[in-house]
Amino acid sequence: MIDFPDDFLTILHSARRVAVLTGAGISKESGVPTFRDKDGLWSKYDPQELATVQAFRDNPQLVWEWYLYRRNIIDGVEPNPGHFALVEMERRYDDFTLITQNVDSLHRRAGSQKVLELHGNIARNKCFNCGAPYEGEISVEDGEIPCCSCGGRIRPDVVWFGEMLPEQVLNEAFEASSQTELFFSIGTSALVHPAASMPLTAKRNGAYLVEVNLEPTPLTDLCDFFIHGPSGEILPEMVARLSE
Ligand code: BV8
Ligand code: ZN
Repeated sequence: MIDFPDDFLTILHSARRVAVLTGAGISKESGVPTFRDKDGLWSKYDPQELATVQAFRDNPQLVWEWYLYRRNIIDGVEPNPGHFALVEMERRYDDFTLITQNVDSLHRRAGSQKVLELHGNIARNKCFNCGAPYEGEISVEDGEIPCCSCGGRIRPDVVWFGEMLPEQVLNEAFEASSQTELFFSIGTSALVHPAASMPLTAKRNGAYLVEVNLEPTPLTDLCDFFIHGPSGEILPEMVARLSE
């Protein structure tokens, strides 16, 4: 039984507007490695080097192998109780916004209705040149990267470092961050911008800031509450306390 501070439970019950920002940590218990996990096949590559326009220009084959490897993992896992707890929170709060840095679709697969995907989605493809969506199959065994009718190479529809985020999604996320009464930062190292500045926007506009993580982050000192532990265990218990 997790011992939540009483003043936190009071705010949890009284808040009407709630916003949540998630990162790779919420999908960890589903079996999706985080960006910081140095285990496995791709640990010798720095994600911040592979997830760039330059990497795709230099070696599209390698970049596609990495994304197909990650797609394969994501296709083989299920959302975890942390994802499902956020579905429940969406039902409980009149004004609830879920903002994610994850490209794994696990929030949607858990049943979350409104998910602001800041960094795109790994299951979608588009043209590197004209941006046209591409529905075809992707296989790079034969070294052939599929192309669009404009001649451009097909790439995963995710936001790479150095690239702008989808404008409308970004504006909605900042709007929700500035209007909310209670902001949760869950399973994120809070290092990648502009996502990392959303909790700061919320705090600056008077919101309570709550962090759920296995370890402190650069955001922790600014938080009103730091709830230490795995989101897949903490969030279901927190939601259970909501119905009391
Ligand atoms: C941009 C999609 C305009 C692709 C991703 C201002 C200051 C400094 C730098 C910048 C700045 N503005 C812009 C930059 C540059 C850059 C940036 O932020 N760099 C950082 C590294 C310093 N930002 C950009 O390039 C952005 N574009 O700003 O364009 C521009 C351009 C240039 C210059 C100015 C302006 C685009 C950023 C998006 C890149 N795409 N993903 C893909 O997935 O392949 S980012 C990717 O990495 C993820 O989406 C996520 O955002 C990030 C990883 O962070 P987390 O999700 O937090 O995961 P991480 O592994 O780091 O941490 C996991 C956490 O979970 C840990 O804290 C761990 O303790 C915790 N945890 C683990 N298990 C659990 C848990 N917690 C709870 N329960 C558990 N079970
Ligand atoms: Zn094209």
